[in-house]
Amino acid sequence: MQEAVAQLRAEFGRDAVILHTRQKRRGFFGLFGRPLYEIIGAVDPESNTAREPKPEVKTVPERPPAAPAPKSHIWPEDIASIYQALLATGIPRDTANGLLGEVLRGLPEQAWSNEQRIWHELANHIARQVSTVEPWTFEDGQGIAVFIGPTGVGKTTTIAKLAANFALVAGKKVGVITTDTYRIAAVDQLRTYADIIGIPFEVVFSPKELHAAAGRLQDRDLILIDTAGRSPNNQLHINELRNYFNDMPVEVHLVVSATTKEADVPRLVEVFGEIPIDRVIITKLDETTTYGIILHVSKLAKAPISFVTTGQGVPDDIEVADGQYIAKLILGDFL
Ligand SMILES: Nc1nc2c(ncn2[C@@H]2O[C@H](COP(=O)(O)OP(=O)(O)OP(=O)(O)O)[C@@H](O)[C@H]2O)c(=O)[nH]1
Ligand SMILES: [Mg+2]
Repeated sequence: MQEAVAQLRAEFGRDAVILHTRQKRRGFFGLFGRPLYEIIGAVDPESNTAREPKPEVKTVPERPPAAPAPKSHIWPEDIASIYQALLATGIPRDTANGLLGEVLRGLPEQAWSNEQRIWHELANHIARQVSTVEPWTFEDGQGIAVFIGPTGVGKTTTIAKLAANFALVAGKKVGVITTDTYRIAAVDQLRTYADIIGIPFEVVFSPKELHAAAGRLQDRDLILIDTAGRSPNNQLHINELRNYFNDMPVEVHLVVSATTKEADVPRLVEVFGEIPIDRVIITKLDETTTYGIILHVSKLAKAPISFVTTGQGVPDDIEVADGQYIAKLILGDFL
C-alpha cells in the first residue's frame, strides 16, 4: 500500500490526496494471483505541485513486483468534482478527504457514478459527525452557562435571544450576569434587554463578585453569563477570563461566527479551549454562504453545537442546532 501511495504521489505531486484505499481480491483480472491494492486520489488544482487535476484509480501488486505492475486507469471525473465542491463549502481538506473516503467505501462501486447518491450519503455522514445537543431541560437543577469568544461575534445578542426565549416562551426563571465591564455601553446593552424581558440583571467586576451574584440568583432555573469579547492573540485577557470561571461549575459555550476564516479556527479553539469548552454556538449564519466551518469548529473544539443564530433579530433569530439541518446547510444546492 505504501508503494502505491508513493507511486501516486510521484506521479501526481506531493499534494495528491488519498480518498480511498482498498485491498483487492486475490487473482484480480486473473493476473499474478497476488493481492492488489487500489487507491483513489485527487489532486487539488490550487496546489502548486499538482500536475494533473484529475483523480486516478491506481492498482499495484503486492511486493515484489516480479512482472510490470498491472495498472488500471479509470477517471471518475464525478468524484473529483464532488471533492472540489466539498472543499468549496469550507470543509477543511482533511475532513473532506475523510468524508468522501468513508462514503465511497460504504457504496458499491457501481454507485460511484451516481452523484446524487454520493451527495446524499455525504449529508448523512456530515449529519452524524456534527455533534449537537438538546437545549437545557433543567432536570438536574439550575443551569449556569457562560458565553465566551472573540469580539463582536454576537455573545450578548445571543444571550438576549436565549433569555427572551427561555423566560417569555418557555416560562423559565432566567437571570443574567455580565462580567463585561470592559467596553463602555456593554453593560447597558444587556441591562436594556434584561429590563425589557423583566428578569434580574447583575454586573460583576471580579470572580468573587461573580460568586456572590450567582448566589443571589439561586432561585433562577437558568443563569446566563456574558463576558467581554477577547482576541485569541491576547494571552493576558484569556488568562483573566479563565480565572473568572476556574472554580465555578459553569457550562462554557464558545461563540464563533460562521464568517470566521477557516485558517483562524485552530488557534481560536486552542486558545479559548484553555477554558474547557462544553458547547459551541455558531452565529451569523445569515452573513455567509459557506458553512463548512460549523463542522470544523465542532470537531476541533470536541464539543457539540448547542445553538446557531441566523440574524440580528432578538428573540427570533436563533435555532437549536440539528445535525440534518446543518448538513443541508453545508451541502446546500448539491442535495
Ligand atoms: N447578521 C447577524 N448579526 C448578528 C448575529 N448575532 C449578532 N449579530 C450582530 O453582531 C453585532 C455584535 O453583536 P454583540 O452581541 O454585541 O456581539 P458580542 O460578541 O457581544 O460583542 P463584544 O461583547 O464586543 O465582544 C451586533 O450588531 C449584532 O446585532 C447574527 O446571527 N447575524
Ligand atoms: Mg458583548
